[in-house]
Amino acid sequence: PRTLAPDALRQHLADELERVRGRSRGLTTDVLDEAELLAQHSRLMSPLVWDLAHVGNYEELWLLREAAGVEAVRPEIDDLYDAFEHPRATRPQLPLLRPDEAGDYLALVRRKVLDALDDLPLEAEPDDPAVPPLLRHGFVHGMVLQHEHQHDETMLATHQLRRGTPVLPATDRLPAPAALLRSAEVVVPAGPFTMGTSDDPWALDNERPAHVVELPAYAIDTVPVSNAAYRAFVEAGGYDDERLWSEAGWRWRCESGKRAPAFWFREAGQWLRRRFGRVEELPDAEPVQHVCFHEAEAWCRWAGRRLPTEAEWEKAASWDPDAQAKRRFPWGDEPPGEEHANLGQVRYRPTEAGSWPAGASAYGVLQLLGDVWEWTSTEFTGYPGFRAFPYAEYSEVFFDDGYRVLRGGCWATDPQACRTTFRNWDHPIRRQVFAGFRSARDA
Ligand code: AVJ
Ligand code: FE
Repeated sequence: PRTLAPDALRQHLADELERVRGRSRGLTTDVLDEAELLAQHSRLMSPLVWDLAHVGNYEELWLLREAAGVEAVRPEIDDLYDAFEHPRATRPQLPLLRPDEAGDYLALVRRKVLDALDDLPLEAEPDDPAVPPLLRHGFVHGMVLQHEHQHDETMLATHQLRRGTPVLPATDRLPAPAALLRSAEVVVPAGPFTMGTSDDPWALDNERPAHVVELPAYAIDTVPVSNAAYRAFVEAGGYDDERLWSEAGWRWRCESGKRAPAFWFREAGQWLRRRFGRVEELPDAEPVQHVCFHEAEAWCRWAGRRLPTEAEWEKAASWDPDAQAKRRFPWGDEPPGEEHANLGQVRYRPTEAGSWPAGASAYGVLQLLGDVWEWTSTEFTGYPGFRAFPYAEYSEVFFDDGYRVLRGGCWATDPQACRTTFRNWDHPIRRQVFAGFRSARDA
């Protein structure tokens, strides 16, 4: 977006808004009836129609009222779709818009957004001072786009928890089988790197500002931990060995009674998994997903390793030691292409550990973006010099509250909502996210 002239930027924004809406419809009104859209498939999740109307309401708030100064379309529903007013478990009881009402509301908001776009000041030259910070390089439009993509990923987690006839495609467009790895881990020498960004136009507030971090040498896995490697821990009795777990982790293990990743089960001596309503053999070579932070941590202790810190993850993913420069993606600044990563809900599953050699980082680490979100050992907080922008409820209210940082995006993450600086976070006990991990050690 930084390099586009105003008209090209407008067109890009309009195209991307259209594309994300198609994605949202494909996860809601295109595939499920009214009863299923209004139902709560898990207490951890909202009814799908809540997510749908919520993204419309967010778009109204930010692109119409804030960015364009247009009068409110439906101010009376703001409260219903305010995530802080109503916890997920209580949302089915709210007087939600029905799916057809939600569809009409979204279409109306969108029509006004596209009308307003023509008259919004977007920069005619780099860093045009006439463009307000909210609009600079299409920032607020980028924020709204990323927000809807993030909710689409949340909707996919709801689909995974849903019981009933499968409705999502059973695509198996897998890449060429993974190559043999040259080594299981990569050593990253001690030294400084630049963490975060101050100039990525669509970076969200928690990715800012850029700051230098000095790290001692460490080693990090070349690929994410696979189902086979995780299964070895399960079969070795890892869930029964208190010494492998932190205090909070062992408490979670005992209270939850869990003994394997979510959606795994054993039948006649064979490990199977349920994926979007279909049962299949557990694929050995795929990165493990649906483990919580505590499980990731326990596996690492069992393997004599540890989780990487967030800074270690970002250095391995983004730093080019020869150029002494940061990359927006592990492979460079070129946007994700077919050959780089498993992103964008092209497949409804991770791809084998060791896939995507063209997506390797400068240090030779694979699959940093796409496939599975990766738990890090770092608690979510603001970088030095953090400033909430444009609102504290996106990031700041979650700081220093025990959330752990997840990095890298997964197979469901859209390329627009994914880069080496992007930060995700969740409670350490959550397993519905498409998350796995890789391990590290001091070198
Ligand atoms: C960044 C994925 C943790 O879903 O809670 C959606 C994104 N923020 N609506 C979330 C978000 C507001 C957020 N995560
Ligand atoms: Fe939201």
